[in-house]
Amino acid sequence: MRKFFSPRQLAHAPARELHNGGFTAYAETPARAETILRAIGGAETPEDRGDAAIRAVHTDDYLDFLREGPARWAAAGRPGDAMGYVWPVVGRRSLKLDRIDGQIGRYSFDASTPLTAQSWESAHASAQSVLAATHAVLDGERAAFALCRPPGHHAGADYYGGYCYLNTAAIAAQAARDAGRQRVAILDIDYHHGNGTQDIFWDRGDVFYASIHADPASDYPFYWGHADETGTGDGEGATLNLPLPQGSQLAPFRRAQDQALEAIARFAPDLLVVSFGADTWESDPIAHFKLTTDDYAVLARDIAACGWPSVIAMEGGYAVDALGANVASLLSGF
Ligand code: Q9C
Ligand code: ZN
Repeated sequence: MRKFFSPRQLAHAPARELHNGGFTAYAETPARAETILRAIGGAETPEDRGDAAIRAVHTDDYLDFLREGPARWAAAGRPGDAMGYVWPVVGRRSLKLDRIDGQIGRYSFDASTPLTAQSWESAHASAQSVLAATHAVLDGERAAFALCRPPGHHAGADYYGGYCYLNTAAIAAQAARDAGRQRVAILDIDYHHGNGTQDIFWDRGDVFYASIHADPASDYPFYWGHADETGTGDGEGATLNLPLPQGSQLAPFRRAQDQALEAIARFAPDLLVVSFGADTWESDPIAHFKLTTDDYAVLARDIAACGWPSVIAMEGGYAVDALGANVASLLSGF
C-alpha cells in the first residue's frame, strides 16, 4: 500500500493544553508520527498541490486566520502558543473582530487546541498527504494511507479544535467529488465523534458520513454525535451516528461498524474515506474503549471486504508506545 507523510508535519508542536482544569503536556505530539513511520516502514513525501483543494472545504477568512493568528498573538505581546479563553455563545453573530482573543473564539471551539507559528505549515502538509493518497486511489490504487498529523476530523469549514486545523477527510472526499466521483462515503472510527466532518457535509446528499464513537453524553465533543443527528435538506439521512458506551470492546464495535458498512453499501459509494483513530485502543491515555492491537486488522478486513477504493486518513491515538503497532495492524487488514 502507498503511504504518504511530509516531514513538514513535524513542525507543529504546541507545548500544553487545558485538560480537565489544568495544563498538561500536549497529547498530539510529533512523536506520534515518528513512531507510526517506523512501524509502517516509512512513507512517500507528497508533492505540494497548493491550496485549491483546501479552499474547496474551508473558508478564505478562516485560512487567513490560521496563517496570521500566531503573528497577531505575538504582536499583542503574548508569550507561547495562541490559546483562546472566550467563545461566541451559539447564536451570536460571527463578528469580524480585530482583537486576537475575539478572533480565536470566532475560529475555534475548545481550549485544548493551541495555534502556533508552525500550525499552518504542518496542517497544510497534512492536507497534502491526504491529497496524495486520494490521487493515488483515484489513479487506481485499491487503498492508500495518509499519515495525517495534525489530525482533521474535529475541524469545520471555519473552525479548529480537538487538535485539528484542516479537515483532511473532508478535503479527500471533496477532492474525489471534484475529480468526478459522484458519491463518496466517510467512515469515522476514531474514538471521538468527527464533528467537523459532520458539519461540513451536514446538508449534502453526495457525501455520506458514518461515525462510531464514544457517546457524546459522556465524552468530547459533547455537542455533536448523538444518534438523532442525521443531516438536513439534501443531506437528510446521509449522516449516521453510532455512539457506544465507554468500555466497549471489539464485539459491539464490530457490530456498529457492520451497521455503518451496510448503510454505506446502500449509499453505493464510488470511493471511501476512512478516518482512523487508534484512540479506541484499550490503554489510550485520553479515551475509554477496549480494542486490542489485533482487533484493528479484523476491523480493516471487514472494511476491505466491501471492495470500495479507500483512502485511510490518520486521526487520533495517543498511546505513543503502542501507536505504531496499532496502525500497522489496521493497514495489514487492507
Ligand atoms: N478532558 C482527536 O482524537 N481533549 N482529537 C479532550 C478531555 C480533546 C481528540 C479533553 C480531545 C481531542 C483527533
Ligand atoms: Zn479521537
